[in-house]
Amino acid sequence: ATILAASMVGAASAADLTVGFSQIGSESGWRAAETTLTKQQAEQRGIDLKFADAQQKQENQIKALRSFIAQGVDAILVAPVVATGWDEVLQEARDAEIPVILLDRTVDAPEDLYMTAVTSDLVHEGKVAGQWLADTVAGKPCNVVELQGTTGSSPAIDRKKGFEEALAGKDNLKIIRSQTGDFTRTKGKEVMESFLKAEDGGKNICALYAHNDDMAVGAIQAIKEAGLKPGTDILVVSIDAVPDIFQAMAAGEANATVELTPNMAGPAFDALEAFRKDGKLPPKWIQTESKLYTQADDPAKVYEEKKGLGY
Ligand code: GYE
Repeated sequence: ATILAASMVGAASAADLTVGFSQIGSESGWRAAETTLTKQQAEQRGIDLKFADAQQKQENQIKALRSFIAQGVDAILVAPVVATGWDEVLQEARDAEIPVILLDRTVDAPEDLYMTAVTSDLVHEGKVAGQWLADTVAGKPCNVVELQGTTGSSPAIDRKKGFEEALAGKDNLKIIRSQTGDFTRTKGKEVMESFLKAEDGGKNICALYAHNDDMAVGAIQAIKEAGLKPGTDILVVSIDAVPDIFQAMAAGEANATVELTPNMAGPAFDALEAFRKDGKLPPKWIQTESKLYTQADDPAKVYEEKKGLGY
């Protein structure tokens, strides 16, 4: 990092900062907002952003990182679709003295292979969701179905872990089915349809925990098509706090969501610019806030507020 500092410190203003951004894709409304805000932030800061959409494939992300390295960009942002398989390409970036910043997901790689990770506390988000459900059912028996995020991604692993930690020791709460919906509305709907069919048309299901709002919105459609009332027959708790979940909440069809800011690029660019100016290294983790929203938080108003913010 010291060598990096020497080569980067004293360079001209951010105007000549070129940053490569390997984005996962646009699997959810939240992801699309992160892309919009990253492009806006780069524009505002005079950063030349090279954008690559990986269509959810890790090999496309690795190709993009190698292309950024070949181009000699000043820094790389990457939202890693899965947690493993990054060591080699991150080492190549390090050898090329190009700092890498992780956005919204982490990797299982030595932390000296990236400058910092700008993410929420993904385990905490799952815990907040689980605690809300436990408090809401207050000791009554409750069979839960879970829609997991992308298999092998750090949010899917950590949000599952946190939710289970919150349910530990509460015998009335039981996760009876758990499957990936890949963070998308379509898959979320499909998998929820299979859960409903497998559980006596849904009579046996008390609550849905979805690792993101988009899968919850898809599942809500499936619950309604099965003739049940989402939000009352089946409680719905998820994560992201995108505008559409507040629309569902205002209609009484969803109950709670944990907010994830789509503005990960702001802190990332701040860290980069501080590093370029005087070689100041950021902490290895720049944590973003997580806030619980429920139907008590005037969802119709929150929907109006959120609609413009990049979604
Ligand atoms: O919750 C989801 C997106 O990586 C934490 O990815 C992020 C997740 C987010 O698909 O909407």
